Amino acid sequence: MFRPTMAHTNDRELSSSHSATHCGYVALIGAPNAGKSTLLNRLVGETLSIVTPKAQTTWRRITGIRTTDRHQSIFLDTPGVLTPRDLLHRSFLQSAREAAAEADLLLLVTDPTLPLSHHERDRLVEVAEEGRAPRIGVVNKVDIARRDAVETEQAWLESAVDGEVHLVSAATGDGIDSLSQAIETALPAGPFLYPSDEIATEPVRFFVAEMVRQVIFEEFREEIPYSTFCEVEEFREGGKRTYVNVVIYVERRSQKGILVGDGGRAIRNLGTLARKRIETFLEEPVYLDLWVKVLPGWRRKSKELRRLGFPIPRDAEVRPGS
Ligand SMILES: Nc1nc2c(ncn2[C@@H]2O[C@H](COP(=O)(O)OP(=O)(O)OP(=O)(O)O)[C@@H](O)[C@H]2O)c(=O)[nH]1
Ligand SMILES: [Mg+2]
Repeated sequence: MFRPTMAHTNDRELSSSHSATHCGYVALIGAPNAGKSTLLNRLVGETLSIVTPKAQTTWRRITGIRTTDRHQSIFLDTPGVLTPRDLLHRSFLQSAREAAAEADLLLLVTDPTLPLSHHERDRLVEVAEEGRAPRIGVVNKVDIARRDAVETEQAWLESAVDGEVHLVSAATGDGIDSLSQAIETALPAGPFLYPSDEIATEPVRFFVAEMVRQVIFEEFREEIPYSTFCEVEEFREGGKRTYVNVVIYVERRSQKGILVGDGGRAIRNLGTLARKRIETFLEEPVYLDLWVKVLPGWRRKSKELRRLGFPIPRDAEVRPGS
């Protein structure tokens, strides 16, 4: 992971942007596990969005910016489009919808090793249709997919996007240069919206919490990764070590027991793995303090989700007891 700069948008730099520049929002839309986050990281050239082998890793929109001489692509990674089963899932869909609606260009990303059902494809197109942006199809994972599966996916995407389809491997980088060029060509004319050296918009705290969540995805099984959310409660630099307090929310007491483990063994292991990652990211020694708190049924409660920063669809307003 890279360390984001704390710099804010610099008006002088922006106003000096050449009139022949192109700039726009590029939303990455696809089913869970299609490789959207891997692709965003590849396109930007830095690890900004966490990637795990498990589906439903990305939970909210993440921005990554790539600026070349005259082009600025502002990529929006989004949660995978799925059939929602609870309010958090509906928030995932809301994030994808909002990104699609705001985007100047959509990348519809698919995984030929996991073909979608008709219903899932329809849902994807429905989200893509939130906006009127032109679309580019991306068949990902060509390094491991069978050729006939790639061709089937390509044929479907050609009709779904009514435009170009690129075959890529976000993992190896195959096809990425040509995709980047196609994206630049499709960007609308306009001034840069971010300074040219800025690649992320989320604060340091966000990346730190995501690193802890990534380790939970890697180390725990079944429902634990999906019942857990991480938030940085305190971040204090200046001492011998940077002090970071991360609260891990779970839905039930039994899940807290699993995260803590026998004699605290599981949480110590989690803490060590996460601390090393955070230290590499911050490039300084860290004291990582992990707290597990039970927030009963938080995935289903609009009040809790809102407080944790998740967008909630308008038709799911706070109801008594929610
Ligand atoms: N072989 C191969 N694996 C890939 C490629 N792109 C992504 N993966 C793997 O696919 C898995 C899912 O990748 P992610 O980037 O997390 O997928 P995502 O679409 O962001 O998933 P969600 O956040 O759950 O929606 C990870 O194990 C990646 O390493 C690729 O081009 N080739
Ligand atoms: Mg993702």
